[in-house]
Formats: sequence, C-alpha cells, structure tokens
Amino acid sequence: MKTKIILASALLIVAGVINGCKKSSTPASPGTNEVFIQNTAFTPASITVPVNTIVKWTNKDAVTHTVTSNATLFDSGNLSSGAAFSYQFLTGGTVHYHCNIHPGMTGTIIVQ
Ligand SMILES: [Cu+2]
Repeated sequence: MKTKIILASALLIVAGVINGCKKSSTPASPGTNEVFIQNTAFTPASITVPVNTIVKWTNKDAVTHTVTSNATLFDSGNLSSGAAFSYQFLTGGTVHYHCNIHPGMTGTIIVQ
C-alpha cells in the first residue's frame, strides 16, 4: 500500500518536470527588453527602456534578417534562424532601426 502511494507521487513529479520543460523551451512571446523577429516583422515594433538597458533581438523566422539602426549606432549583420543580437543603449533618445534584407521591416527603441 505504502509503495503504491510513493510510486504515484513519483509519477506526478516526473509529469510536472516534463510539463515545466515544455513551457520554458519555447516562449511564445518576447520578455522584457526583448524583441522577436517573427513573420518578417519586429515584435513589439516599439519598446521603451531605461538608459543602460541591454535589448535582445532573436530571429524566430526561418529566413535571415538583420537588426540595423538607421543612424550608424549598431548593425547585427546577418542573423540566421534562431540567432540573437544584443545592444546596450547608453544614452537617451529615440532610435529607429530596420532589416537590411527586408526594408519594410522597421522598429523603434525609445531610451529614457
Ligand atoms: Cu529581414
């Protein structure tokens, strides 16, 4: 009797761990200070961050993109599927950026 209860508890713990892994491995939406490159668009297209924030872009598409500021502040170069790029914004202001491969892709970081 005691053995059965222990076995059932162990199974529940294993099931919980498997579920936890599934949830954390494929986040559906970007976290704070994070931009997803998804469906040939930057999501969110505009974010507001404090000075000194590191913003991270991750390419969720199957095709290559770039994260390139309109002024010459930063340029990720080619980001293949799954690749990420980070940049720290050290001064306040509004920074517009785009993808060099798909000129219709644009985004904005507002640094305060
Ligand atoms: Cu692109």
